[in-house]
Amino acid sequence: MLNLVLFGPPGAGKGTQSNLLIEKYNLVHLSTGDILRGEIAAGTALGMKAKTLMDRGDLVPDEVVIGMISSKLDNNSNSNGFIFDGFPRTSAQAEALDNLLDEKGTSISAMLSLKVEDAELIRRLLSRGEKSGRADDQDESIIANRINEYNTKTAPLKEYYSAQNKLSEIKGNGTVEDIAEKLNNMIDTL
Ligand code: B4P
Repeated sequence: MLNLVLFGPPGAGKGTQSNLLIEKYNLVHLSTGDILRGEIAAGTALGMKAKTLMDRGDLVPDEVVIGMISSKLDNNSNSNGFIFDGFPRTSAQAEALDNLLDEKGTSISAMLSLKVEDAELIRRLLSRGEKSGRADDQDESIIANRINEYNTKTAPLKEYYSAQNKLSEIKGNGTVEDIAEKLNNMIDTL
């Protein structure tokens, strides 16, 4: 199985690149952000609880997202592999993911980490916010909180995967196509 963690700060291009990678490598896309927004749209109790946190740019509790990923893994047991987009975001999530994959006799193949400067992240997210109406993309102080959550709780996971020799860093500036080509080249060496 090919199991990739697509990593980076909010607005780095994780969702954008995931959509290209799932086509090329025939993988299942697991975006915790998309799953949570689906819960909100469906008006579930989980979605309502998550909405308050997401609108502020805070992370949703670990047990909620770990439970969501666990059931998606169970529902897609015959796939070629997975792209984990926006997950894991904390050490507890990374450890839980390793355990869940281990139970299925597989593991993470690589973490592909996209690096983009803060000013560009803010520009991209505000621009998406204008079109999508997403509450967490419309206010610079909420975007700053998301970047801060990333720097304090999520960025340290690079060390976690580096210690397993699985970290590859890619510059996330440039056209979507150029970045996709760099990711493809990296994946083809795995
Ligand atoms: P996510 O949905 O994961 O949101 P994101 O990080 O902002 O999106 P992404 O990084 O995929 O967007 P992309 O760059 O593709 O999370 C939202 C919230 O959900 C979190 O704040 C948190 O509250 C909660 N959550 C999710 N997962 C969680 C977890 N595991 N644990 C706890 N809480 C969790 O796109 C951004 C924009 O850039 C787009 O408009 C795109 O078109 C543009 N873009 C992309 N590539 C570009 C390029 N090369 N050049 C120019 N623009 C580009």
